[in-house]
Amino acid sequence: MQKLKEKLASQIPGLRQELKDLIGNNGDKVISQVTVQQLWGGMRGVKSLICDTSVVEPIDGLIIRGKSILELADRLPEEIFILLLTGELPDSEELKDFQATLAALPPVEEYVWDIQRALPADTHPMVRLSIGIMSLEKNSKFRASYTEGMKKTDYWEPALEDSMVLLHKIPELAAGIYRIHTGKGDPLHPKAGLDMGANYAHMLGLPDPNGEFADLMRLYLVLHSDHEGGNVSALTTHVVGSALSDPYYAVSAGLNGLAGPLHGLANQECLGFVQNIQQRFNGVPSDQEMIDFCWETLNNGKVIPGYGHAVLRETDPRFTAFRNFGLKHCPDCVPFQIVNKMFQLVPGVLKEHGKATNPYPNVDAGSGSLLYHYGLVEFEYYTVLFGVSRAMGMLSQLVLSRAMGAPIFRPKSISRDWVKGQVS
Ligand code: CMX
Repeated sequence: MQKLKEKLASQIPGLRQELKDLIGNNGDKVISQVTVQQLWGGMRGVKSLICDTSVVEPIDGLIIRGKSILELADRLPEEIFILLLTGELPDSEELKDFQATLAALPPVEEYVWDIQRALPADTHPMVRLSIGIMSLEKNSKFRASYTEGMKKTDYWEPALEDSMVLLHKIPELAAGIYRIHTGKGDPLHPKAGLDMGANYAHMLGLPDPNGEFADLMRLYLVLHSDHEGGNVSALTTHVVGSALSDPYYAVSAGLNGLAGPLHGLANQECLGFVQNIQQRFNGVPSDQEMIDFCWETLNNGKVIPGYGHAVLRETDPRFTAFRNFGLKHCPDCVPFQIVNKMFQLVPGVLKEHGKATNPYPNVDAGSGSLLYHYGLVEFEYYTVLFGVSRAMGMLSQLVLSRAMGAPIFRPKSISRDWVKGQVS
């Protein structure tokens, strides 16, 4: 933490000055306009938020601090968090320092597990995660420091402290939730010396004789870590954090958005879709069977999960990274073969259907088949994995927002009558 905190402390004055100059010299320049269509269209394309951690390009996909996600696919999640936050990958000393700081933090307290055990068995794992994070909130340094009285310029420091604790505890919490929810046993504690991905794999407690599942967890945590600032979970986190609700409140709120079927829940739905195909055709279907199944879905008014995106207009490079992993490690696994066949055929069906602006796969289309292959078969848990990873993006964005003195979020709403009067 020391080195990361020092680095941020050295960067923040320059960033603040840059922002002050930008606003001072150009504050009245127009950078975006809103049409009536956009007003009712989920604000698509309206440039109205600042997010420095990453951008999503329609063709190239996720770029974290100038580096494409495929370029970062072999990195550790810890390295990605530091990159998100500081704009630079850590050297080995900085990485070691960061990992040692995380490892020295205390484990999830027993009362948190008591709460989890008390929840009804049919509680969704995302609800468990959200409750779990809220049950950790009493430890918030940000809230305590604010209550004591803290200067606005210091907000980022306890926000960073809370973020480190959350970064350390969320994988343990999420893995414990998996074990309690599925009846696999008591939560397992982190193991000294393991990186974040390997530790998460270890705490889930699934057999991993040759370390491939740990590799998948590392990849999973890296690929889902951030997706700029306007997606539902990032925006929600930002809005809640802008009220100076501490990072526990803000991340929990963001995860509630991630739980929606059009956002993070899609990965659970994708595997369900793949399994329906497998059951219906008793294995991998023929091309025609696959095409017919997709049309049946669309004609029933349903979406094909894992396809389409609000911003991307090409195959999501994160899907490509997962597919490459599958081709290398489990090319003969039936769910993966179905995912592969969908990749070949679904874009053609969606193009013919003519509705989806982007007929290509997003990140959720393939990950479930890989998790399934390694024994993580309870697909209602999948969005939790997404949440563990996305917490890195949420937290880095939160720390930067507090460092830059981001004000409370308050766009202007107008009534339909106002709009009618304006345009008539
Ligand atoms: N299957 C069928 N229809 C689809 C579709 C798909 N995969 N993707 C988009 N469409 C439809 C939309 O439902 C919409 O129909 P209506 O006009 O009847 O409402 C139309 O095509 C236009 O939508 P769009 O502009 O292409 O897409 P949006 O930006 O509105 O929505 C998304 C994007 C991801 C919600 C949408 O593509 C979708 O529902 N995909 C399936 C669910 C999914 O994979 N979600 C995960 C996204 C990744 C993430 O954010 O986590």
